[in-house]
Amino acid sequence: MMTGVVYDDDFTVHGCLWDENYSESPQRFTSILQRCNSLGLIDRCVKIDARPATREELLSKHTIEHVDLLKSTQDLHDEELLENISSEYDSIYLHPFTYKQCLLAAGSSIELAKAVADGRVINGMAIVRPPGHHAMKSEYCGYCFFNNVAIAAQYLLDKTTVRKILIVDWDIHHGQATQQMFYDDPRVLYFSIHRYEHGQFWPNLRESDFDHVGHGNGTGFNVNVPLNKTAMKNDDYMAITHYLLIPLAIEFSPDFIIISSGYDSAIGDPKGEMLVTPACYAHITQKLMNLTHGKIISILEGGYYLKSLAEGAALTLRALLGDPCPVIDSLRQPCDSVMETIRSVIHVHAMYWDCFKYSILYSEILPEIRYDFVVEKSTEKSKIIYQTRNMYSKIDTKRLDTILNNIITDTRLFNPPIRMGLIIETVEHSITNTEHSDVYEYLKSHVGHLHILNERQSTIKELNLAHSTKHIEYMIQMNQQKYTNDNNYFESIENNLALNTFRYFVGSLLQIIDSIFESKIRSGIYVKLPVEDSAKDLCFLNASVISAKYAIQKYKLKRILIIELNEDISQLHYDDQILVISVQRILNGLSLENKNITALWSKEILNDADFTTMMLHLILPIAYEYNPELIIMSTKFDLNMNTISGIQITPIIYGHLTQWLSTLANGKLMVCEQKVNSYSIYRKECLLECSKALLGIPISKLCVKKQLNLETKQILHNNIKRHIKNWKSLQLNINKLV
Ligand code: X5A
Ligand code: ZN
Repeated sequence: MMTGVVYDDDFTVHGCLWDENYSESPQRFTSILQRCNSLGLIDRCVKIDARPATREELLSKHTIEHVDLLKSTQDLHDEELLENISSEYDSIYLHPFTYKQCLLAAGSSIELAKAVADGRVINGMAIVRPPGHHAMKSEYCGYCFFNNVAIAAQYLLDKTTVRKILIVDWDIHHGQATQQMFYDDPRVLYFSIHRYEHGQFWPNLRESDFDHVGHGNGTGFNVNVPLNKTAMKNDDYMAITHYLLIPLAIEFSPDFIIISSGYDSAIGDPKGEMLVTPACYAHITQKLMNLTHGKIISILEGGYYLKSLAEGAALTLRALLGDPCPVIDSLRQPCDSVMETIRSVIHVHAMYWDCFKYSILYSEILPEIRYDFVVEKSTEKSKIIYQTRNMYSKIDTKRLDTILNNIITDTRLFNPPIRMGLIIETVEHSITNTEHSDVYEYLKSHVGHLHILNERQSTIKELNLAHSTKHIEYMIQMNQQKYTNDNNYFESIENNLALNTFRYFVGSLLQIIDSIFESKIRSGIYVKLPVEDSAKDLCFLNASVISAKYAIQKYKLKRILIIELNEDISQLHYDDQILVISVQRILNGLSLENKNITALWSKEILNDADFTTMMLHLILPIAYEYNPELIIMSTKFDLNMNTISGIQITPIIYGHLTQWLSTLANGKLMVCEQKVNSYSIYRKECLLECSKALLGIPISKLCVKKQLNLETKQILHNNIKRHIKNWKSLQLNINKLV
């Protein structure tokens, strides 16, 4: 499990000889490398050797004339001549070393792609320049000469077993050249988020708008997300990620992802004029990392404000290395302009993608979509938009520095030495007579070394954090009445066997929480033994809530998210500092008004497609808005295919759920298996997928083929409507603001 990095000292040579302030400068490279080194990231990577691209490789995406013209400028030291040739092109400068450095940038991108495709490293980053995504088949453009990303993608298709590639272009400029190069190729899905302003922003092309969806066999495989305003924030980018990028990526099911990785969309960049913080790139990266068995590379494009460029690139690399995402501020809904863009993209792509066709959003927007996207550059309308656009009042450098310093301080960050602590209930403390589970051996054989923590017994006082002694006594009494003939049950609280078992259960969870907040482990997982008769468990004592209360009291936490995934109903809890999101079947008779309760499910058929949509449209937006400091996931792993209810979630979903949630709270996530009376047949697989996600081992590919049915849509919609007044982030799901 290693991350590759490719770079070369020669990437500092090409520079503008007649304008030392030219934005595409050698300092861009050095500042990234320096920041990655200062965070100790480069040392943790496998160094991939840079090499020049071969002529054949260049010719896979460019014409002979294109290659030869640049070659003819090599070692040309006549500055005036260089400047003259440069001026023939849009935003281009030439340097005597340009040709050689461009060969090196393209070749290095190929080498990295190859290393990942061959399995030498799991993922990686190419710190290269000049950038590439504006370099067209036969035209240099926008600081770019050879299209590094396109050449690497073509190499993968031609020379490796890779069949489908997703290119995510988050550079603030539209990668028009990359779009052109794969416009009719269904093997490459090009997804670009870019500043557009209805055509007023460079490269001012009609083809950068959302209605340009590809051509021929490639129709539907080009997705443009134009931003028509500046000052877009994390809220906007994450909404685009959750509502467009991830659903598409899941449905497209690529076996390789290439990020065309420009940081001119980051805060402080003079070209982008956006407000995205560097940490946001880590969040997007980590969301993409589980979709291709981990095969993902980032290739540098633009980025001209050195501080956020360096920080953004470093945090991307840090995410690739598997470190927890830095916490970002609580997210709200995207701005109106981005909502409109998201709806427009869904509208034009619903013909090609089921995830959009059946999107809950789609049904709402259909009657009101405005088909007026044919805005030509010179119309009155776009002029007006252009004049009124500037929401981005330049932040003065001092304030920007403070903002960035805060961000950068935050990223010294939480990174405990152990990714996942594990406790498996042992039989001595248990009311069960079942054989000790072999889950440990199973996990070990699949994921290697495991870090085991010790069990401990909780005190009665700790139980009192959530339940009164009266309540506990009452539970025991009820339990004893049912089992009057059972000699195992004693009268006093201290000796009651069921209670003692419960106390070991809770104590172990508290042990995990302590280890997390003492920075020994990042996350933890608790594995429970089956109880032969579930009634013997003290089922009206809630271990998750006790754990949450413990963390609130001991570590002064303010926001804990408990996510419950159980087929049968569990009690809901009211508390200001705890948000319970409960995915469960029956809700009758429960109050759903409380802000801190989000009960979501009420039908019997729940499949991977349903769950994924629910996750992306409902659970993740709420979770990102809530911004928890700790997540407790409580499950019986019983939402599987073997249950009588017809619920059809595969174990893979548990892994993805875990991975998606672990982007929050610095990855502080505790998975706890709830009491069970018999294991579901897929329980071990579920545990394995969750463990892999926590350990940073690539999880199985999510394969959502089934479409959302109408009933599901209705249920999701009802849930959204019920919660929309408490959660701004859900606004995107409906037409009008409430
Ligand atoms: C790679 C990149 C920007 C070109 C801007 C020209 N190019 N005005 O960010
Ligand atoms: Zn750019």
